[in-house]
Amino acid sequence: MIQRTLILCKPDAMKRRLGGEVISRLEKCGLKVIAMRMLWMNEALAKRHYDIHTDKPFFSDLVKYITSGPIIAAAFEGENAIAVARDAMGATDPAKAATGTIRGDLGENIERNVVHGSDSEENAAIEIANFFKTEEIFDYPTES
Ligand code: IDP
Ligand code: MG
Repeated sequence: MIQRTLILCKPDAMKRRLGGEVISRLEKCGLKVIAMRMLWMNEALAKRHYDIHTDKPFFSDLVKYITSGPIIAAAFEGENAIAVARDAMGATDPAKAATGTIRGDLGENIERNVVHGSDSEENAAIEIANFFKTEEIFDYPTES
């Protein structure tokens, strides 16, 4: 099943010059970039993106962290893109993420964990629309 997913290279990734590495690892999984931009999220966008975590104790810290510097936002497309990206990312807590995963290899702690990836088709559609207009998303064939 061809799916889309929203990926964010979070501020800690950008500060450590790991944006390209995150994108590259996902490309190597067979996913293709269909939209990409660099931006500095404001509080309103951060709260919208992390809407489902509003009631969590870490919510205000999460908003502070995700707005602490510029990020790369990208939409990826491919076969089972959501699970493929989440498998490549590894567990939320880098201490629990397997070696070879993005968070396992590069993440600092449960907050500063390098990368965001959508967790369902429904959320991917909402999240992609938070960052990209329809005309900023590109449909094109890839070579094998
Ligand atoms: P996910 O990014 O693996 O989907 P979520 O549970 O959706 O994990 O949490 C969203 C983000 O909130 C995490 O990626 C991480 O940056 C932050 N976060 C999650 N749990 C904690 C926590 O217990 N303390 C601090 N930050 C957290
Ligand atoms: Mg999540």
